[in-house]
Amino acid sequence: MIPQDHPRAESLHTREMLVDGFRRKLVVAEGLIAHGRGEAYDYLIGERTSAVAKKAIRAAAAALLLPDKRAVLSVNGNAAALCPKEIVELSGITGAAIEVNLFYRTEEREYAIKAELERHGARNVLGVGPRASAKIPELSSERRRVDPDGIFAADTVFVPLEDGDRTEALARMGKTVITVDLNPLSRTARAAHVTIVDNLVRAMPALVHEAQALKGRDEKSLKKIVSAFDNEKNLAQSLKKIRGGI
Ligand code: PTJ
Repeated sequence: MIPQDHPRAESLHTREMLVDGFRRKLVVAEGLIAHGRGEAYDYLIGERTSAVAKKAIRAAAAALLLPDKRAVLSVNGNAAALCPKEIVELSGITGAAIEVNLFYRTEEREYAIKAELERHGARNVLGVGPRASAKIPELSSERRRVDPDGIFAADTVFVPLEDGDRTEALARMGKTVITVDLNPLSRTARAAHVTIVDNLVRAMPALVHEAQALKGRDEKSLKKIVSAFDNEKNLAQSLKKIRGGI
């Protein structure tokens, strides 16, 4: 049991969610290690959603709401363990489809993650089992297998906690890529069009909130928010914050 008044209660609680996800076969052991790396960066950014991250969250929400673009939320084990409720909520607000896409792919995990998302209200989860019949070109990892009606056909793909290879491959396919990554130096962070440098457990509720706030805006004003966002500049500001400059 984590005492409520423990100074690091929140961080310890997040670890518990991942360990629980590991026991339920949603998360891989490597996902626990990946989280540890994320924690180190989170410590450096002050374990709060920065003003810089808020800008990226706004751009991400606007991009997911664009009416003429097909959006898909890609879900891996860590995301399924940390924020299944918010993924389903974000899908409901933006109309984006939900697709399971795993680096360490096994059918057992795919179905377990699908069931977890359905338990939180998701319907028609893409990318599971034989549905992942299309391939992302020039990508050798298991992440290349995607749903022809989902990521393959999408204009915009949201890929929290991603590996750089797929982000680059998706960008080469002409898709707009949005990610959440606490490491502003990662290949994913640099290759994506919108990188939210924040912990997924804080970024997702904020993204849901922002999408709700922007819903109903006309296309022109959403496009303006997206095109005013400069990912390179935003990442430089996050790095500056880590170095103690803000
Ligand atoms: O479920 P699977 O099989 O698809 O595997 C998922 C993992 C996460 C294991 C896989 O994608 C992986 O190995 O990821 P990487 O390459 O280690 O990248 C994870 C990135 O996410 C790193 O840059 C971390 O700093 C960052 N990260 C980790 N935890 C969080 C995070 N960013 C935001 N919020 C977090 N909670």
